[in-house]
Amino acid sequence: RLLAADLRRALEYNELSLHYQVQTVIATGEITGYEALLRWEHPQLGPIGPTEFIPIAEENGLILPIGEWVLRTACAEATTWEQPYKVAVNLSAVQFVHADLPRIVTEVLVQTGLSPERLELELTESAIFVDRERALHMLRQIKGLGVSVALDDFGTGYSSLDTLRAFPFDKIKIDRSFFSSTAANPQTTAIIQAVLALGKTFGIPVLAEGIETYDQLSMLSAEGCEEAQGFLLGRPAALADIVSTGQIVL
Ligand code: G
Ligand code: G
Ligand code: NA
Ligand code: MN
Repeated sequence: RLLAADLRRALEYNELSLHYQVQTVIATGEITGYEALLRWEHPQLGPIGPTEFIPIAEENGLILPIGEWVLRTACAEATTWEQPYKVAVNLSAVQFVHADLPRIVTEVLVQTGLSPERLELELTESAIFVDRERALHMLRQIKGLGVSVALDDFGTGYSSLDTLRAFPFDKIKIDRSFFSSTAANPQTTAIIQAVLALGKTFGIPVLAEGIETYDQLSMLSAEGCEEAQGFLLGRPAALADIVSTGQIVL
């Protein structure tokens, strides 16, 4: 397939880059971090989104070098920020089950000089679904490095309440699908309240993704959600264009 061959060359030819999307404390607007989001500028086809090429990279194993490039680039770029915000990096399930991950994370932290508490890794439940014993062992090793780990896209896929009990996640990210305008109804509000209650029970802060309106932010504030991310707070932007004022004022 065209895309698979092109992807192989994308790394070499510097066609990949990272955009960053701000994460804020709802109560204060204070910036806590930025999520790194992978972008591919194909020389002929133009921009190709990660939902299109990550599954291909996972199939052919390229996700390992690409994922390592993402991790190294995100950590290196974060060291150039004026403020010591966290940088959140998405990990594919394929990377997470790879035995080398703790060594790679350690090496990248040493080489870039980023302090471990500034790195947050985002995992979906698909990463821990296959072999939970092994996943727990990996999570403990990663956390032992001083790095935090967020459970991404919560409420979709394999979401199980037992995951929150059994795995020491530092943050729950409520999937953005619950905030898409078509889904705004009493059922989705009930789901959001349920996730926030779970977060409280397990002592894990909750971040709501995909926040596009002030009404959504007010609702989350009223319900006691800690953090938010979404177009309202800031769109994903190139390194040179992200604000570093410390606070998002709406
Ligand atoms: O940025 P965008 O909305 O197009 O991202 C779409 C999906 O791709 C999201 O689920 C996001 O988590 C995923 N994604 C973005 N960047 C990366 C990355 O560097 N690694 C992995 N594994 N997934 C990513
Ligand atoms: O699965 P993950 O949470 O990593 O997905 C992040 C993706 O969500 C990014 O590709 C980003 O472009 C997208 N995104 C971020 N904020 C919003 C938003 O407010 N609305 C929508 N529709 N997409 C968003
Ligand atoms: Na993510
Ligand atoms: Mn997500």
